[in-house]
Amino acid sequence: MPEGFVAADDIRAAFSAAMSAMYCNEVPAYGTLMALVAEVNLETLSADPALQARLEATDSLTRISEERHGAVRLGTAQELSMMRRVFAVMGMVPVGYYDLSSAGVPVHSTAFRPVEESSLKRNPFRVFTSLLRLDLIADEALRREAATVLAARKIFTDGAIELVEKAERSGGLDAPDAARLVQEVVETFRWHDKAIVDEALYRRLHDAHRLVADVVSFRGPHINHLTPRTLDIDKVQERMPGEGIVPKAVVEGPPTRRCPILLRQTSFKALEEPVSFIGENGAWQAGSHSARFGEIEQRGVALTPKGRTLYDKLLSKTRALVTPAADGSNVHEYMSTLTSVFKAFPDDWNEIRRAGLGYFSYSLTEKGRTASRRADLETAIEEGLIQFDPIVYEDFLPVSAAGIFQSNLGDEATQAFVASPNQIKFERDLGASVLDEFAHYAEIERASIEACLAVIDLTTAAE
Ligand code: OOG
Ligand code: NI
Repeated sequence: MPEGFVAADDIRAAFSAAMSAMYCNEVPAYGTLMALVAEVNLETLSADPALQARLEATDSLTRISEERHGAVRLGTAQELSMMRRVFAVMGMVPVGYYDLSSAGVPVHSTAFRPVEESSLKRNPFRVFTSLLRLDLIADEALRREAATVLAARKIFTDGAIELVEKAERSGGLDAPDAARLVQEVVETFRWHDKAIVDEALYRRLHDAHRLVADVVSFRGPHINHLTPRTLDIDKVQERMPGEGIVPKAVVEGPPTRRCPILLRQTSFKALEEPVSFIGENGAWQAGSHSARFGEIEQRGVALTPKGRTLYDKLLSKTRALVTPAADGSNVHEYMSTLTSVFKAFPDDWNEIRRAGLGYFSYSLTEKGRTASRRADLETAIEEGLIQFDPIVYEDFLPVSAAGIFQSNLGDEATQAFVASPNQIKFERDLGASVLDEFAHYAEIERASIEACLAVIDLTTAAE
């Protein structure tokens, strides 16, 4: 990068902090949740010195308290492709494709996130970004009206667009421009309590799907939640009511385990917030809308395709036995079924690794650095020359995401859409292809093994 430019990682860190400050201000329960998460993380670390030591050794302790993701829902292909360009300036690229149609939500999504290890350590901020699929809405007239409303709105400020173009032209931004970009982009995610539709249209959009009303009725894609990362999600879930926050009944994802896998998430219900709709003769008409909520997550090891297939199989098996009710009435039955079904998933790091279920990062131990004989990977591990750490799953899970969407769309009967993943169309709208998350984790693992073996081989050669 040319001299005088701010690193993309630093722009992202500033953006993440600015978003957090804005959301804290707009949704005070988020601040309460952050404080609770920080408290539980501290307790967990002091009760588990081994975990603290590994996090320190892998240089990831400091990122924990910084860590969060957010989510937005966009309306058009133009908005999505501009969003890609904005996030690119912050070192965030689209990773993964998530089809939510099969789960009754008319969107498909990707996650914009940093991918380099050093970038993740600096600041791992991610944004789960969905694009509304009007093609899944049956009412053609309504579809056209919604498209007209969306085509007329401008979700980015002129300043943001200029600065993104400038960054693309010159390969970066200097400090004053970078600071200005952060301010301009935060504007896109701000809450607007004045709708851009009248109440009658809002109702019709809402009847088609609550999510359609949320995307189409406002000037911009308000950030709908920010999610700090906790080291003990069960404890935070348990303490939420004591802080005046009511969590959703079921923690999404795998059950509580000794070795956390993938991602566990829970949220608190979206707030019913006052908004006003376009009324007659320039007047505003009072109403309300709910969209914004809070969420927490606990991240575990990234799974290989084999591990992910096993995870998906066990989750489907659980859900075939007990479908979690939206009102939480069968939460104990669901959780105990989940726990017993998941007994089939090994719960020991070395077993997970040897079975090829998870991705790990390998490094030389002190002994390994000074070893003077050649050894293959497994022997080197057994002899304590090489150690391994789970690679953290940085992505999302479609079934969990659907559960999060659903719990915030109200408890009415969920709608069924024909499952219709369309990654090709999504990538065309995005203007780029999404990164394959599995290939990415596999490459991190491969590079770490290669680096270890190179040193062990060198030691051999030097003998
Ligand atoms: C996004 C829901 C998905 C997650 O953590 O899985 C999500 C939304 O409600 O817009 O954020
Ligand atoms: Ni989320």
